[in-house]
Amino acid sequence: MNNIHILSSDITTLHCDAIVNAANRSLLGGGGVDGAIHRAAGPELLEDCRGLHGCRTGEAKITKGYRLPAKFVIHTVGPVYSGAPGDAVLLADCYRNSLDLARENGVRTIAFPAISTGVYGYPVREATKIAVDTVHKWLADNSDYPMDVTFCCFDERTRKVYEEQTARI
Ligand code: AR6
Repeated sequence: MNNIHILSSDITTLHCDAIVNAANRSLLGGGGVDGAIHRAAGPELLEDCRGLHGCRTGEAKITKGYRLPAKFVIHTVGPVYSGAPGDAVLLADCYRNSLDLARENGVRTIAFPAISTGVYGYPVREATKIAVDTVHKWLADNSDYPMDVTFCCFDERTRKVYEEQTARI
């Protein structure tokens, strides 16, 4: 699909309308991509996040991007992988709710990291299939709204899995 792109990059460098943060329920920062986004955005992001009073797993909240090139950060909380069927539902919720929130805020270009596949332990292939299928369905359901989605991979192995999974659709 020509409005889905795959990149190997540090998501904090991307000039999109919004980048998505794989946060935790506190929304008060952490390691991985969350830590990188907070470092690059500066302390104003943490101040803004304090006012959001956390976020449930699968849901999404929005802030400004502050010192990032991106205008907005959409914070979503992926599931900690347990192997239960509910994991897939919650991970799909992250992508769908992030895209809904993006649309509500007029976002036309958005970049996602590989949510839950780091510290939260979701197997990359399973998580990628959910990411690609959910985004594909959202774009089809929202075909009246031009949205450009980038999957931003931090390593080559993840990028290859995204290439394989998007080749299916
Ligand atoms: N740009 C793009 N992708 C990145 C970057 C970056 N700068 N840094 C890491 N990744 P993780 P999770 C990739 O662990 O599994 C935090 O502490 C990384 O290689 O960041 O959802 C939060 O506060 C992996 O492919 O997120 C939570 O407590 C992907 O981003 C917890 O980790 C996700 O890895 C969330 O865990």
